[in-house]
Amino acid sequence: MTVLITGATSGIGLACAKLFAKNKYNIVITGRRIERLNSIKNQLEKEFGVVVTSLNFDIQNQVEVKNAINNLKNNNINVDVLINNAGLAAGLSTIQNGELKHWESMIDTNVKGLLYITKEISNWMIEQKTFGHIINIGSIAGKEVYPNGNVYCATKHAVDALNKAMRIDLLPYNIKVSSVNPGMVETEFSIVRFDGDIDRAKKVYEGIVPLKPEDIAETVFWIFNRPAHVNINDVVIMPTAQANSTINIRKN
Ligand code: NDP
Ligand code: 8X3
Repeated sequence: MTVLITGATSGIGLACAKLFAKNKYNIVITGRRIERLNSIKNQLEKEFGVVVTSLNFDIQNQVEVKNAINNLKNNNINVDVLINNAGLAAGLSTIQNGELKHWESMIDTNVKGLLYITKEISNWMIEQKTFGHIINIGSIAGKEVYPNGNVYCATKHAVDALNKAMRIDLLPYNIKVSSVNPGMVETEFSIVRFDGDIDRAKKVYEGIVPLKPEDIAETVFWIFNRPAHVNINDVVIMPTAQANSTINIRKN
């Protein structure tokens, strides 16, 4: 069985790649940072003896997505499980002060990119007429909205809607569709959100024990590992110290 994880060069995607490889699944890892892809591929193949295929493309670019998946098909690498993880938040501003380039990168990655790859892989799964599982990484931001989160929250609400819609459309083809919606996870997420401002990113997690990427990977793996007749539709997972997007307890 082969598991394709989008956005496996850091954070949640990387933790998923490691956990599936550790459990002896062949994996396909994707991302834009080719040096990281190469070093992760070498490390995981050496450590776990599985086949790791790396695909270097920008998920915002539909032609690049299509070519990358055609490349897999030409090499007879069938994808059984798709983990739709690649995504980002860019900026944290009111709607009136938001930056267009931030909005576009979030919409193009979190919504359009997810759609591009899902279309390719779901059609391929249907052609294979066997098993398929798509696991979407949403967010607590897809369940509620918070001040200044506007467009990021909108993209994750879209993922929540698509998760439900895909489940209906793919039902006749024995393709499971699930989602994991985390609260705060300490990854490169906040560094990206704040355009590389590491000090500002660190403050997000100050005084709180956030989730680790491995917590999400374990949840994804558990969802994947349920018996054939069981599908986990939707999981919301939060740090114990975070009740919702805006209410949490911090220690000084
Ligand atoms: P990271 O920034 O650590 O990882 C994001 C991954 O997505 C990277 O591997 C990055 O690879 C990839 N990615 C981003 N943009 C693109 C693109 N245009 N094309 C291809 N790959 C891309 O963040 P997280 O691990 O935290 O985020 C993973 C997912 O989890 C996202 O969908 C995020 O919204 C979601 N999430 C995160 C939470 C958090 O608190 N951290 C909470 C809830 C959900 P590269 O840069 O190499 O292209
Ligand atoms: C990431 C969680 O609360 O920063 O999706 O939006 S949050």
